[in-house]
Amino acid sequence: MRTQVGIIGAGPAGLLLSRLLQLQGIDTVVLENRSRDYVEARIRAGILEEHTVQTLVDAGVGERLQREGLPHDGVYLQYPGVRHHLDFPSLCGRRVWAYGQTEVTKDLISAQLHDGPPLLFGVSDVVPEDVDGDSPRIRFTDADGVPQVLECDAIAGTDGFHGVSRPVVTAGTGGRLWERTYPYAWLGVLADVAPSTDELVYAWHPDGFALLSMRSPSVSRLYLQVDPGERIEDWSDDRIWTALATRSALDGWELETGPVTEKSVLPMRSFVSAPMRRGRLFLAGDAAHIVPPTGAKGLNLAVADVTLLATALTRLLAGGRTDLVDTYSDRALARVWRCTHFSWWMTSMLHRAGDDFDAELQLSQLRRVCGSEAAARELAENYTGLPVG
Ligand code: FAS
Ligand code: PHB
Repeated sequence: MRTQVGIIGAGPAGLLLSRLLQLQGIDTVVLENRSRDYVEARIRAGILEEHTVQTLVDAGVGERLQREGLPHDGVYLQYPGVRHHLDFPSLCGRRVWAYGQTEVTKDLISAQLHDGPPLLFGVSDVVPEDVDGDSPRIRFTDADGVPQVLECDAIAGTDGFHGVSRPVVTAGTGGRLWERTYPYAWLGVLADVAPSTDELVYAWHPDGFALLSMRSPSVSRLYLQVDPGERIEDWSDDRIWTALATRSALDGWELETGPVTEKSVLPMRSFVSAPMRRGRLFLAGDAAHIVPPTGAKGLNLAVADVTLLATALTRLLAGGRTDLVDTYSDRALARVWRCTHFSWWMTSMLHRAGDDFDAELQLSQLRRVCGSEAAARELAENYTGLPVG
């Protein structure tokens, strides 16, 4: 098999990269080790930045997003007795959309299978080789158990945190890793109940953080701060709803409850791996970095990476110029660290940890953001997504 860009991983990063390159006339093959059903069933991010929405629409995969996505002009920050709305358009001229990553992935897969380049599910034994030369290859076993070799001009490692690509980059570059594990996790819940607020609520509470999000006018997505070792079996639906209602309580308002359809405990970590390139192997998305989901950056940062990478690979493979691929890692990492800082800052401000002194610092920060246009603008600009590139 031969293609111009071999893409390892069919998450949002790999699928969108394939789409963006296809629009530039660059051939790709996407290799995914899970099944289509598995990939499309994963419940992950829920907020899209404005540039993510525009990129999907411009790439011709945003039609359902425009029809079903929920445009949000802001979020609420809450602490006991106060629920304060940050109005993004007035603060920074941008907004966000509530549209599940699951739906983004389905839209991308549907487009690719309809008229896109090859997308192979159920592969195994994926190994990138000869990445330091101009003719790298990917060895893998296809879904029928047949060993294959995909000859490429370049490889994109979009295979997430547990993928095979990052170790190849760090082994060949003496790469650096930065990691921060947080002393808490999120218990995430999907429920068949209409959201109780029009936009997201990020709530600080002495018992712990709570986030009220949504997937549609009839499906709520909710999160609770829990201990990292928490077992989901110890959290009955009643216990979850009681904790959510306590942490988001506000006079004259009530949290609507309903049937829980999914619940799981998600770890919280920050992780950055540099560089994001080794020869003709380029990392993008969670393969290179992980952010705690508090800032709604994970999916959007993956989109920013592949926006830069698609332009760089097109310049290399269609124009024979290496300037953008040579600077890709540094340009992508500049935004990675900005988003890593913002995600750490939002997480540290809102999650209970430490002692009462820490709690007073958090409440002071929250009052500052809710009371200062300058402080609110800094949150709004980062949350809605800084310009890419
Ligand atoms: P992904 O991990 O999505 O995709 C990588 C793909 O590569 C997967 O399909 C995987 O099966 C495949 N793969 C792995 N190894 C392979 C191999 N050897 N060969 C072939 N394929 C391989 N972000 C938010 O903003 N908000 C959230 O609430 C949120 N919740 C999350 C919950 C969980 C449990 C996780 C894990 C992440 C969450 N994220 C959230 C972050 C998430 O949205 C990621 O940022 C996003 O999926 C990044 O997309 P990709 O880089 O494409 O990586
Ligand atoms: C979600 O809806 O899954 C979501 C929204 C905002 C976040 C994290 C997760 O910060």
